Amino acid sequence: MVQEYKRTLVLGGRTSARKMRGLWVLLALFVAVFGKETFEGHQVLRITALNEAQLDLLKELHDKEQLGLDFWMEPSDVSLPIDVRVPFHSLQDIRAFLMYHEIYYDIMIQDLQDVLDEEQREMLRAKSLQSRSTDDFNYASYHTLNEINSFIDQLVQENPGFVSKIVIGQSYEGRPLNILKFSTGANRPGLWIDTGIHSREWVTQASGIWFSKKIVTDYGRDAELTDILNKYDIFLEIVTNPDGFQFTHTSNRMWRKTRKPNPGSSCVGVDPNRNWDAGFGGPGASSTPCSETYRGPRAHSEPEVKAIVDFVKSHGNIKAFVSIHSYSQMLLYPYGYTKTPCKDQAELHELARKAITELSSLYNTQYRYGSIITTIYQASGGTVDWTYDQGIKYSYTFELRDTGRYGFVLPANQIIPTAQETWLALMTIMKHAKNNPY
Ligand code: INF
Ligand code: ZN
Repeated sequence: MVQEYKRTLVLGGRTSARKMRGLWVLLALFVAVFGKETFEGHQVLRITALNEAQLDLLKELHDKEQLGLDFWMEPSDVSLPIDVRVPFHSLQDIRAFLMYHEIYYDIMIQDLQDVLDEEQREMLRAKSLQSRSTDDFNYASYHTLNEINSFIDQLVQENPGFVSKIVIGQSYEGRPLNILKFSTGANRPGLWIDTGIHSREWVTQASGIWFSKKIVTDYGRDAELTDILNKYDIFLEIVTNPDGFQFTHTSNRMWRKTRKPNPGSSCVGVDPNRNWDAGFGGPGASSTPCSETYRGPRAHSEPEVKAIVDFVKSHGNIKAFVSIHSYSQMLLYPYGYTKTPCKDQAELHELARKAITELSSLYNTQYRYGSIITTIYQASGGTVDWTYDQGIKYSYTFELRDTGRYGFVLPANQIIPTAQETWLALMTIMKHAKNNPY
């Protein structure tokens, strides 16, 4: 009996050890598939290429996928810094590489996870104040997709006859693509603003929320905005890439692209700022699905992009189109896909100068401005190149704060100042469009 009992115990013991191992494997799998990616020990380096040779070395690094490098600012020109997130497992190699080639770098973020942990703590602190109306919504905090969609519905509810929600389509994963329409009369020309097309650029969606409240607050109080809204509709898409945005909250804070799978590849997503039919597939976009600038299998392949294309075409009378990104503090106009200056280059350049002068009048935030290809780098299939080629003369891309100290993980206490200063530039562009009908 005793023998039997012992055998059971031993076997049992061995079985339970095997069971435990099996459980751990299952748990690890679960975390890997459904868990949130963490970034302990990841550093964001700001690299300065002194010459073309160093730039070429850095471009070669860019293509070594096994290093897991995430370029926040791509290597483009010796005049521009290169910001790159380096996973902990590659840090040693990258540091050695840079030292060996005497390539200068700063450590912008010592440990990315520390910054993300603070961001989460701030969001949880802010959650305590559940907002019942858009008056007590916390504009100085980052919000989840559900909180933003609830805010949108609240703003519509509070402003009947002025604010409405239009669903222009569905994301790949079936989420509504919500546009806010601000209108005081029928059959008006339109002014378009979108934020969050790159999901990790959280200060842009947060600014979009603030813009929407600013519009309803200032209409009837601010003479210039009232004049604009008595002649034009304003369309504002706050979460232009909802699948990517949800993914930044649940799985990978650093996600940029859409979330549509790519046949034949394990890499998901298309860069929605390369997917437009404007120089599509040319230099300045990648043809490989794992790249952060993957253009997609064909122009307008992404539902999030196609929905805007269809909206712009069916509306047929959009007079200004502003697509808002972060970071770098730049105001950019077409083209990105060609060095050929756009026909309205002189007017767009002068208007950009006025707009950033207004912007910097508030907190002295300094912006650079110019065409995409001359100011940042060549990029094909970009949003505003397409809108400009559709005949929308006042087509601009903003790159909001900052210039790299925090990059995409900008502290929430900079949301309102960023939105306030950007609004001054947007008002300059909208006013100019109104006063210079074409
Ligand atoms: N903008 C860069 C991008 O690679 C540069 C850019 C801006 C390209 C405008 C095309 C048009 O898309 C960002 N900013 O990603 O977040
Ligand atoms: Zn972007």
